Amino acid sequence: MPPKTTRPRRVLFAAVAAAALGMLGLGAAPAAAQEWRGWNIHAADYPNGIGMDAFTRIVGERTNNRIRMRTFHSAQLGQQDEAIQQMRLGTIDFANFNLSPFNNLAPTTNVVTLPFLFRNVAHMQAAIDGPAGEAIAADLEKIGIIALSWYDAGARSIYTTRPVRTPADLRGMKIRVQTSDLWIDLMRNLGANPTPLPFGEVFTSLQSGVIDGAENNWPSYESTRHFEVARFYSTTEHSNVPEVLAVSAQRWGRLSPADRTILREAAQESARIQRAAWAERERVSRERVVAAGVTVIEITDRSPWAALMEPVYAKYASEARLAALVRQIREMP
Ligand code: GTR
Repeated sequence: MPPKTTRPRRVLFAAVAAAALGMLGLGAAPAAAQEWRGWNIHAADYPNGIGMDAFTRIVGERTNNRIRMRTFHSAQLGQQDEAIQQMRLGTIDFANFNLSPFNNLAPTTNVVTLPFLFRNVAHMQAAIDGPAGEAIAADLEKIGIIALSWYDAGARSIYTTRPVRTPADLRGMKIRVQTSDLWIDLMRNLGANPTPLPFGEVFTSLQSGVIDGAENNWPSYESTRHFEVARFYSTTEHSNVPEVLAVSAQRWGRLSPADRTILREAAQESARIQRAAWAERERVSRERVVAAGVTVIEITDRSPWAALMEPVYAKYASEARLAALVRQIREMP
């Protein structure tokens, strides 16, 4: 009979070996079902919620529910900056984020946030599905976030409690921005007084007069009911920053190559679904706010606005790698 100590040691060795293989992504996926927690800032019926629900459904189907994902919609797991930290720590497993809140953490995200960079949605999609996406995914991986696909977020415009037709009208107005240095400088250079706030605090801040306006796309302006308080929407279309569907590197590191492929493919399909839902919702949201009596101020000549953005490019896109990416994006057909 072997001595009693041999067996536990062998078991221990097997466990360590399995863990090592798992960390390398080489081992078979664990038999026990995994429960993944997902973060979404928007409501379930927003295009991004529809995209995320498609993602989790497809992953469940293709892994026979070995990987079970649940999205907590409507920022139930916290506001954006906290959610990014939780993703990095691995206490949130997947999420959809706008890229602007990464501006201070992942330098290339500044490029796609830059004002008046993209000519239209097709140009933004070509960049994010191509060179910009590749560069951003590499940057995000360095901070523990694995990008799987890219969502649309339309063009962002300024909305206010008083009419704004020119940058001069913005002078001294307190305008909410996302928590990003680039956004603070962008708004400052337009002449406004930038006020960084979490998305979830914008409505009450507009109501109480802490801010005089904010900026966002049609669906966010409508779904958050900001339009009930800020009744003027000026179509500045100053930024077309896209969004990412991402997984925490903590989880990703433990997935088998086959499961990684399943997740990547599901994320691509989810992005197609989100983009189709997005195009439709942009139209519907605009109709809804107009029907509710919002004054849309059409900005037809954006050159006076764009002219003020030179310092933002100088500060956030002059480093060689970023300047090259800006050039590459501008030269895209
Ligand atoms: C929305 C975006 C959110 C969030 C929000 C904001 O358009 O989808 O992820 O970034 O804007 O302004 O905070």
